Amino acid sequence: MRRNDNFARLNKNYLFTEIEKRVAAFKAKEPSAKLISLSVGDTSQSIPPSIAKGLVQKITDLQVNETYSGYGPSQGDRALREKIAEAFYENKISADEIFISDGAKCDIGRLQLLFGEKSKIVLQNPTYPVYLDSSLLMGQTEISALPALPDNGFFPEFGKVKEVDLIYFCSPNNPTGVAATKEQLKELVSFAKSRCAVIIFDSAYAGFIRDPSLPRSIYEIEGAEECAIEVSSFSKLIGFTGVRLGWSVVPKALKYENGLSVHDDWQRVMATFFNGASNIAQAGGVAALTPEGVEEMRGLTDYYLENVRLLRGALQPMGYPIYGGEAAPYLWVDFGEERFQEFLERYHILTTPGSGFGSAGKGFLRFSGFGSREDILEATRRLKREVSYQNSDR
Ligand code: PL4
Repeated sequence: MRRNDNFARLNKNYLFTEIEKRVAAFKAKEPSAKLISLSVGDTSQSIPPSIAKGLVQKITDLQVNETYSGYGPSQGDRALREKIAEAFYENKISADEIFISDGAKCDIGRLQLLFGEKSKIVLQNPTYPVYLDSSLLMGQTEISALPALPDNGFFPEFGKVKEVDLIYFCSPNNPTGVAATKEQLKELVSFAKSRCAVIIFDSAYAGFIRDPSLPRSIYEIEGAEECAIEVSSFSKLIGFTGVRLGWSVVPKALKYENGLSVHDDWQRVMATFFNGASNIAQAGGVAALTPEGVEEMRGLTDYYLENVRLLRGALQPMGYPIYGGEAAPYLWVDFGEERFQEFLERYHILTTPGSGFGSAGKGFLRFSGFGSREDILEATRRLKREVSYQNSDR
């Protein structure tokens, strides 16, 4: 049996698997070290009460024949789609254009099926690795990774690209933690339209935006429904990284060059490769979008934003440029050289090396604010102790 040649194009290990290996090697050397993870963006706080109640109620319903349900619609529960349309898109997007899924990452992979191996891809560099890896696995060969650096406000010079079919764009961004402005997204939409390209807009962290002038969805930009697909997620908003629930938006106005509907094909992909998100998870999603759930979601995202604020306070005295953290739970720190191993061995703090997100991430470390407050405070103590020690040494 012949292996899919495209596997040879991937890095041997997925970024977070590689980090796990490095940690295992360190633990074998220093088994008693109390490691604090500021690495993978995984939530630490429990599911808020009214949302958990929604999950429990569904489990109770599943125990009784009269309220039991099996397979649901592959596009997802209509009540949840209606609530998403209202809560996240002010009904500018209709429930028919929303597809419930088992998470944004899974949708990112499946979306590749719409465009095929001949599509020309544009990514930000650094970038969430799944956009690149899923493109490589699909067999796409023309992939441009445009630098998104402090110098250009983390917004690439798209105009330099002549031909493109698909543009991946994530805002608020992983890994930089920076959110694009309305002007930048207008530029992005206008670029996509000028090249007849499609944007895959990842808004998994939009729930962390507090500045009302920053767009939370690509559809806040006029005309985006003709050139953009959005993927999003409940993972970080309500502690659902393990429960698994996300959604995609494929507007009916989005057409291929031959005039056929992208929406219809996405419906076909979801019907063929996906059997609907877990009905328990979807009940949790509905509970999250009640007034009580929305308030809890806000409380949870505030908690992680406060973690990031505390981390920033501890990192600032080190004197390196720090980006992000205001509209996303990540800090992106420019140390100018690889410091992953040093943070691990010296502070017993686990970070994510910027180079894992692309060549333009070299010299940066990403710090995640998704830990417990206790861990975050312990990390800040370790960092501050080190800085005051260094200062007293001078
Ligand atoms: C570790 C920009 C985290 N094993 O949970 P999902 O599938 O709805 O969303 C995943 C996702 C989608 N889009 C963006 C993301 O940053 C994430 C999650 N990224 C991180 O630390 O970068 C978790 C990564 C997980 C993974 O590989 O995705």
